[in-house]
Amino acid sequence: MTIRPLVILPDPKLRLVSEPVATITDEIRKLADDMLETMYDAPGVGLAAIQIGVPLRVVTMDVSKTENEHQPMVLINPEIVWASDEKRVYEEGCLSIPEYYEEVERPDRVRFRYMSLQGETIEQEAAELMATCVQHEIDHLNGILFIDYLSKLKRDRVVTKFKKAAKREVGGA
Ligand code: K1U
Ligand code: ZN
Repeated sequence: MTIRPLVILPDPKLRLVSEPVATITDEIRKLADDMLETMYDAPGVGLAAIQIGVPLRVVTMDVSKTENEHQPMVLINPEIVWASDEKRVYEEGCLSIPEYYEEVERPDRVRFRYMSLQGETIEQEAAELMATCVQHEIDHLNGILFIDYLSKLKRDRVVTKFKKAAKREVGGA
């Protein structure tokens, strides 16, 4: 397993729409392993493949509550099949926008479908952090970031901040 570098705002890769996975190959299994390793190292509760630069519809998540009890999930081609009318506000973060947190309103509960690494189709209902996380990750697969739900003022501010940081890095300052 390899910890891969994270793609950080304003990298345009974050705006790509990821391609569905056609077949579960050894390459996909290795990608999922590396994503879990990268997610736990960050640390994060979710990761989409594009966040390590791979434009495929693969997501990893672990929303388990205890530190010593990992519950890793690998979602291939995940999709939301139902969302509740009730909404909930959750303070979100993003490994591609480090150290920036804002409240985002999303459906409180969702039902989602995905393929497991074993090739089974699974449908599952989620609430609380899992519901927020799976919506955030599926957004990544469609090139959407949580800052897109904020006011233009807040979004422009954070994008400008990360653009300046990226420029400083290129300049070596
Ligand atoms: O997709 C990502 O950028 C990962 C992101 C997922 C997420 C978190 C919270 C709400 C919505 C989506 C993160 O994991 S950010 C880090 C984080 O929230 C966290 C890290 C360690 C322990 C608990 C939470
Ligand atoms: Zn994110």
